[in-house]
Amino acid sequence: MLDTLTDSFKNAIGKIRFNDDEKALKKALTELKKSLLKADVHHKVVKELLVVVEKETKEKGIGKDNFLLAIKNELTTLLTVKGNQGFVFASKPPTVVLMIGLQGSGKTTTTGKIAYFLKEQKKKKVLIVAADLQRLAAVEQLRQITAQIEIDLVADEDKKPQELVKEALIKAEKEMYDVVLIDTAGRLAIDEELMDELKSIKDIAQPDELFYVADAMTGQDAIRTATTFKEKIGITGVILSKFDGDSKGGVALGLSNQVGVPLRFLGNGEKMPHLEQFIPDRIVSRLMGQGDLESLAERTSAVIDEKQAKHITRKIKKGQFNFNDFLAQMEQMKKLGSMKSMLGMIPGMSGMAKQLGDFDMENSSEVKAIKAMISSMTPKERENPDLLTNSRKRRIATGSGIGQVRVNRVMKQFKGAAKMAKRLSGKNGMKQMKDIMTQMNGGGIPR
Ligand SMILES: Nc1nc2c(ncn2[C@@H]2O[C@H](COP(=O)(O)OP(=O)(O)OP(=O)(O)O)[C@@H](O)[C@H]2O)c(=O)[nH]1
Ligand SMILES: [Mg+2]
Repeated sequence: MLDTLTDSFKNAIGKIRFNDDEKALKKALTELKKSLLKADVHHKVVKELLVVVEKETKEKGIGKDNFLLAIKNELTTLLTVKGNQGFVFASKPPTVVLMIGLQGSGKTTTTGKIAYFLKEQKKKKVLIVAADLQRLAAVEQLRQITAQIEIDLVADEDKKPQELVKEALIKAEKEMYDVVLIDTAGRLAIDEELMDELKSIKDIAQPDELFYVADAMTGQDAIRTATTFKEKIGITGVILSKFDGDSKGGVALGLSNQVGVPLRFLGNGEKMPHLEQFIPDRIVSRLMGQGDLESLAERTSAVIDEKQAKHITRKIKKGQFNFNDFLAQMEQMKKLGSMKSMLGMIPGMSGMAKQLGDFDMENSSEVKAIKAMISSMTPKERENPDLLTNSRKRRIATGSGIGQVRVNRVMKQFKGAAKMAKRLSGKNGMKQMKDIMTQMNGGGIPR
């Protein structure tokens, strides 16, 4: 998790109170060393980082700002290695990507996530190829994923992966797909058979990118296996999946540098929107507790339909926000990914993101209750919340099975939210919003 690392940096920087205090700098460096090692950053990486940070801070003059700047510079250098950042399209479409990795590392899920990311955020036409025909279940898994995110799939249990890839590439060319993602079979360990199969698929596919998917929970092992795949097959990027789990996060800091191939994405959940691009400048900004407004803006602008947003704002201003708008908003929120990762991108909000834990909007009992309630309403009631008299509320409480008390509570919340939204969209709305943000920002690292 990035939050743990963000905390480490914050604590270390907090140790420096006065300028030119060498003792304080030593303390800060020791603190940083301890917490980075605890987060599973490789000891060599930690050592190098600290040497440079100490030197740079002393040169510029010991102080909070210079220490922060030195860490920022050195982290950026550490994370930036030769190669592409994020997702890069080939000059001539389709961009062909081969997904490889050990068994259960998250290849299939990540393939779906990348397709979803390209479709929703980059508005691209994507084709997935099931080149994992080892197990019938594997093809079925891809069928389910691609149906859910509405992405085209090439699969045929009776054909060899190589044959299928050939066919898919012809189809992609003919039907003008922007990207072809090839999901391959995993093995328990790196063996010759796997390598040979992957090599022959690679020869046929001539991929623009080879993404190695590694399970973040395996820590330093992820780096060792990625290095082996780099040497044997050649990879152009690494994706760390299951970054949401107990992984301490440190492996993400050293990986690019240790493997010599850039880390491109982080997988932070089982669902399709749970994928984040790993772009060094932006990640460093987040690690320093300064948020990543660029990624946030990219994500929201791609998902939020501007026309609809304006329409809703108008309704809010007029006090006409209703349950249908509420449902539409929830659908959009779902596409944005986890609330936690969104909050982590807002400056000073990473602390709040942590408090939120793994709040899952879709599955929270509160949200489920609201949805059940709305589905028990008549179309007229959905349009006009004021229609909800006590007898109607009683009917809805029985119909949705959530009980009168809860219906009343949700109604109160809904009215409160609509009122708040109206206030914020008014003349002084931006100022009020800023005041709220400033209050929340109290705990951030000074810039
Ligand atoms: N929490 C969490 N779980 C994940 C993530 N990515 C994948 N998983 C889970 O990990 C398990 C294995 O994922 P798959 O995508 O099937 O892995 P695979 O590499 O395709 O596995 P094989 O095809 O058997 O080699 C599944 O239960 C996924 O839901 C992630 O980012 N976070
Ligand atoms: Mg798979």
